[in-house]
Amino acid sequence: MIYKRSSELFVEAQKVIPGGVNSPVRAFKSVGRDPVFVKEAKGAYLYDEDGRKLIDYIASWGPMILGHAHKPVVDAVVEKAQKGTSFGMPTAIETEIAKLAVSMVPGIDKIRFVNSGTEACMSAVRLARGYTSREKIIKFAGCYHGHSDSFLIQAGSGAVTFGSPNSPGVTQGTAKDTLLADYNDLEGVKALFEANSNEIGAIIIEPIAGNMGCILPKQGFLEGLRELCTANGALLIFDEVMTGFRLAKGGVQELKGIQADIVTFGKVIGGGLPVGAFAARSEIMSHLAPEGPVYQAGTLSGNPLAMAAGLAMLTELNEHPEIFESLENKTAYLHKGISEVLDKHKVTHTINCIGSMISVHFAPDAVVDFKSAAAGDNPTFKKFFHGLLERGIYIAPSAYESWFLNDALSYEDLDTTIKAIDEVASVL
Ligand code: KE4
Repeated sequence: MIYKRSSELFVEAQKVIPGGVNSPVRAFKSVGRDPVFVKEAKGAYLYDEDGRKLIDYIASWGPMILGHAHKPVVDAVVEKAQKGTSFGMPTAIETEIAKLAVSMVPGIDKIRFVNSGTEACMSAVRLARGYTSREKIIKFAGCYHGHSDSFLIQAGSGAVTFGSPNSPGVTQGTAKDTLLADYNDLEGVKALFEANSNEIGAIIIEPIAGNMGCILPKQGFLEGLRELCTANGALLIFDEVMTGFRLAKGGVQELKGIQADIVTFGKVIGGGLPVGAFAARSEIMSHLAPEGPVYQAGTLSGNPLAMAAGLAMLTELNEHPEIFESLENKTAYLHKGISEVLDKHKVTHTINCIGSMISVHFAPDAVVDFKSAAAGDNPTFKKFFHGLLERGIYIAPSAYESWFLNDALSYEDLDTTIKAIDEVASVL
């Protein structure tokens, strides 16, 4: 299907923006077509530049959990904007949203706002290194924590060797301090601690992963990481940029009853404006400037406009926790519908799903880590994506992403989606 206006805009964009986009996944390279340019959005729907309406299952990669242009959020932003958007000086609204976030999330006393999930994760790692005076961190293959150098690392030759950069511009000096483990492989993490005793300052993990599609921790995996960190004097960092305020008020910590040492946030916490945050108990956060020596700063951090959007969003979720149940029921309904039609057409697949996160993998076996996610049949995924897009359904333009449901989706939208998948599956 030709998206004439989007393609014209893409040509223009590429003249002045690298790859025509401000974030690579938007370029639709994984699905081999020009990206769709969005003109506006409302509720569960995107309206593209060619006048088409799309049912949105990405919600701007998570933030738009209540649907697009949600009135309480828009009203808060409009009202605040008229009083000035950023002062570079403290404002009362930062304390208000900080208190609300601290009241919603288990085990945190203080929170620092930044401008993206990357900044939150980068700062959390620096804080952990400063707090422990240790330089090495462990991350997991397939987990994404933003584009800070320490995270753009791929597995080294052996399971216990240092990582190596997976992007030009990242130095070997940085890579040597990032150790790679496989998601759900607790033995591999134990081996890293044994091979690098007293040198590992932190583990950073997506406690429920969303950057390999949606991948769930096996029973005992997160608990094991918690024990290993405690036993080895390392900090456990939960990257809840995707899951925070989405899977529950208190995120995965609440859902799984596991206490991280530092938690990072993004996406939902900003209500669609640029906000990230990291939080911990006071004893850790007291190491952060200007209270302590670990430096971190930002011109627009905590700006009143972004805080107004975030506060309106968190207030709605805090006052209406039934939203989480509604999202879970809608996602379960979609999961059941997709399974039934893919089974009907004998399409080899597996679906991972929790709360309002779901991903469809055209893989023969369970998808439990990056390797099993990569075993998915990508050509089939591309046909699946295109078939749905042509029928007005927007899912992630990559097999390595989770879908994010928003509560503006109706059961009629879900039925429309399931019917579209039924049609597409018949020709996969
Ligand atoms: P940002 O810097 O993009 O706000 O957040 C980085 C980040 C950190 N941690 C997790 C678990 C994340 O998923 C992300 C960003 N997620 C991607 C989607 N997979 C954002 C989309 C994009 O890169 O354009």
